[in-house]
Amino acid sequence: AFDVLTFGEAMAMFVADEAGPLDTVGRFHRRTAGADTNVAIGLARLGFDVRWLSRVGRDHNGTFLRRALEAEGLDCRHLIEDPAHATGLLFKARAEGGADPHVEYVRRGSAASHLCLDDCREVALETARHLHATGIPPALSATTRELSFELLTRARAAGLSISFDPNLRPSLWSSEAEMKQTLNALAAKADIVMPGLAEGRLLTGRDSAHDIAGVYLDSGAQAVVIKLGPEGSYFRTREHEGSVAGTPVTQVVDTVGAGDGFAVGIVSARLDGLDWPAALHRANLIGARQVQVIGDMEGLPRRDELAAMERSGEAMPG
Ligand code: KDG
Repeated sequence: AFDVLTFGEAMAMFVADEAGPLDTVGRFHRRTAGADTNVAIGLARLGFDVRWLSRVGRDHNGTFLRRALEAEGLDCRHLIEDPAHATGLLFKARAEGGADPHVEYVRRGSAASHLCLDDCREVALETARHLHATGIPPALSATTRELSFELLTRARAAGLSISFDPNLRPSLWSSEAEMKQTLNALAAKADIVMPGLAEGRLLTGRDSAHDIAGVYLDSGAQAVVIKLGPEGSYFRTREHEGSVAGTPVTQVVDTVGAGDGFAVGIVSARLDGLDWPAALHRANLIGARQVQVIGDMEGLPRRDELAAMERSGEAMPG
């Protein structure tokens, strides 16, 4: 038995060391990226037993990722080495003034985009407590889409709890209509759906957090959690709704990864047995910590750090 399964694409990310457009940058630092891996790393840092299903190429970036993810405590028994395709890459410009940084992908046809149904046959998903899924794998290819539906269907049949973060990446989809239809169909299989407010508006055509949540509660979710950026977050279940104010941030360094930190907060809090307001409070804290660091996962806390954050109400205590 284990706690959580996540799946998707991990990428080697080259983050600019200097400001300016990517074509003028000469120096980069290599780090790991990938929304699904960020969440997996965050949960592993909190002590959960997390298995990661993916493919990397037989190349130095693949070796780099496996080593980095194993060092973070992820169980990589289902990380497949694909000799025929390269590991996906991502270049990220230095963010300025709190704006979202420019990113450029080199991931079309990557090893992870060749993940397929066969790859999950050996995964003992039924012995896990929770499945976390995002809207990125279904955007990568027909086979990764099929895999996404299969894993959510199996998890639901086995009675696992399932969280789904739509993680809209319009540039990876061939049309907006297809993106909406596919992601809403996946959301209908999840217990917890957690879009950002703008994502929820785009996916449902509703304006308020209350109405967006209503759409997903009607399609089968148990709870909908909506990220409101610096304002914090909102939740609605069939019985309750509420919001929790955002955690103050001294300086926004890089917004990427905030939503993944938020997801770590929600999933870990629910696995720890916390109620919704406490879960949102934790998620806001971790999201706020993530925007104050350059990497996509460097702000994810360990247990003792999280405890200090929850005691002080600050994202960077001390
Ligand atoms: O959520 C953070 C991710 O955006 C980043 O790590 C890269 O997964 C990624 C993506 O596809 O944009």
